[in-house]
Amino acid sequence: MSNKPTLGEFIIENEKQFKYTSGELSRLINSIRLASKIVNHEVKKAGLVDIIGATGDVNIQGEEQQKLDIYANEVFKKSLINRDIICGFASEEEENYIKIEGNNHNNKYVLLIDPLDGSSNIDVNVSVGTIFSIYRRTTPLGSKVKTEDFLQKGNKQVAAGYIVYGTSTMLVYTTGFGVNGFTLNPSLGTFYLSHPNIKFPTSGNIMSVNHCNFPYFQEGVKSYIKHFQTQKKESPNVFRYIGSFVSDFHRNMLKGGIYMYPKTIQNPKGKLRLMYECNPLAFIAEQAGGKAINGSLRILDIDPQSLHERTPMFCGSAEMVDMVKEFIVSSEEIH
Ligand code: AHM
Ligand code: MG
Repeated sequence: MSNKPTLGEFIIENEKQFKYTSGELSRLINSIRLASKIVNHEVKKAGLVDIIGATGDVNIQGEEQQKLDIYANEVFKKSLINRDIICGFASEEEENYIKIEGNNHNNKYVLLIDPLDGSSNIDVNVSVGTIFSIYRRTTPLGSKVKTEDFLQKGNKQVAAGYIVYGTSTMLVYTTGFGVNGFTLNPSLGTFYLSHPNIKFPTSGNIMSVNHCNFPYFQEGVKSYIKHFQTQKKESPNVFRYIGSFVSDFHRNMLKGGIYMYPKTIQNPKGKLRLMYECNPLAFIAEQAGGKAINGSLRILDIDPQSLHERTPMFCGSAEMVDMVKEFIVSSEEIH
């Protein structure tokens, strides 16, 4: 038995950080914790699909077996809606947000989620993740939620976190008082505090970027990558790209590095979604002493225009993010 606090204990203990708390946020994070265990169970079985029957098979109830990302979406949605603790739900998997009118009309939080990010990695037994972001609604309590409750700047987030389904499963989150990481003990089904107060190293030697897109990046980004490749350092610089944002982000936060999904000629807003992927990881990055920008602006200061909007993303160790920004800004001055 571990003597480290469990996630459940930690949530209760840290409720005191919030003045006048009603326990609503704690209940919300607790529900995410429970849903993540169910999703974890399915993700860990994904490799068995080829042995026990491929996706698309009909299950015992005569329903078609769902793809794992759709399944994860349903699990998070149902657990949060059934427990009646949020007033609005938006997901990368759904076109529109859902208004929740439970028994308790006074719920004050909305949740945005990417239920299973890095989904191209599921079929090949490589780490994937869930990302979530929580805001306090801005419209009056008791009324139906509106678009403006969701379209808030990232700097208004109350909490954000992710679950990485890796060799171990970890839940990492912040409520604005630093970042803490919990590892799931699979035999007990309990998350334990394994990484208290995580801090991004100020610099590092890892770069995560899809290098195939290099020819289509803006000049400043190209120059930064070339500079990184030839930089002389004690430990050599390396490229490490899983293609699961959560996993790449998580490794870089622990070891020191930068993740980049810049704009390209074909995709002038990049690929990643501001509300479901970039804002929550930017909040965590900053809480851990790192930085996150879109090339010039702080991600958390972007005024969102639509639920599914995309943004270029550069995040990680503070000195590395500052440096790529310098390269971008100075190249734009020349051109
Ligand atoms: P997804 O939400 O469809 O899974 O896409 C997001 C993922 C990120 O996890 C990852 O960093 C990126 O897309 C990889 O994209 P690419 O294959 O273009 O490099
Ligand atoms: Mg995604």
